[in-house]
Amino acid sequence: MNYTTKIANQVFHHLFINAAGVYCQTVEELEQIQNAPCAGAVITKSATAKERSGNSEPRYFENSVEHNTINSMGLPNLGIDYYLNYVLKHSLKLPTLFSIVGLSQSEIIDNLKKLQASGFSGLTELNLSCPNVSGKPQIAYDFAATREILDNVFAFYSKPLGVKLPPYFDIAHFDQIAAILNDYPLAYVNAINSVGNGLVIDPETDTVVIKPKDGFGGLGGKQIKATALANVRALRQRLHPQIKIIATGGVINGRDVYDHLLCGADLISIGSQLEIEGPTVFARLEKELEEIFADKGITDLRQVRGKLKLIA
Ligand code: RRO
Repeated sequence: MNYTTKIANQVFHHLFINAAGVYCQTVEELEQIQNAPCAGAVITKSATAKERSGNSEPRYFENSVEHNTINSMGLPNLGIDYYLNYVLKHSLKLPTLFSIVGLSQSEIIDNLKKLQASGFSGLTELNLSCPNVSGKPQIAYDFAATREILDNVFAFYSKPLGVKLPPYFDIAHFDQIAAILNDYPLAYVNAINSVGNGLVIDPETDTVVIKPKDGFGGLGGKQIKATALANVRALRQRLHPQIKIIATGGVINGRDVYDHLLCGADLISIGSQLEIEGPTVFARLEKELEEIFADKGITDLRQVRGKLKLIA
């Protein structure tokens, strides 16, 4: 299958990317994605202006049998300069996405000014949806704040930019966020971040499984697939066609990839299952997807992308 996909100035030869946060905090992890068979691109951990150690541990829990995770990492990262050095100084085989975050609007703007002034030529992903910093609500649930930030960003930022969105659960919210996003020259949206503020309990000990925020954390994995598909589908139906979609959420096997394609995904990012399985996950997913294509006689991605069928 020819998987060639374009977003802005970047050409991807495979569909898969690590989800920001997973296998991308250090150069060693980023290199594992660069070298993984069937990886289409690599994204760096959402970077703040300064290095952060993040929340206290345990801050990540996985149920590898049920393919579900919960995390409250709290933005541990080595700071924007570390990732800038990585993207500028290493010879990168794959298209690179640079994830930016900030604990205030001014930190976001300062980080993007630094990227703007740099030689970075990949895609920038502005994370508007981190659920795990105490006292900092997810920006993209505040529609006025989202518009204000995008106004201020696009006043100076001229490199291709996407936004990472939280899941929405109401048709009115799909309408409202899409109307805002359509007002800007976004290269893409990435939907969805983890489902914020879930709670997982260990039945042996009656205890929460992660320490920060008294156990509340972002859910990932199989349990969020239906929500992720709905967000990809709803956004594809509402966004201008030039705004591409990176789908994230609930991808465990080839059928999950296929379903995201049906909903309109251009590329697919893998979070929980990448953490559970490691970077060989991309090749397994591509092989399983190819088996589905062979069974169905599909020879071109255009036969699948956005081709979800409805009941008449
Ligand atoms: O670091 C985190 O706690 C984190 C981030 Br920034 C994010 O965007 N999504 C997530 O599930 N965890």
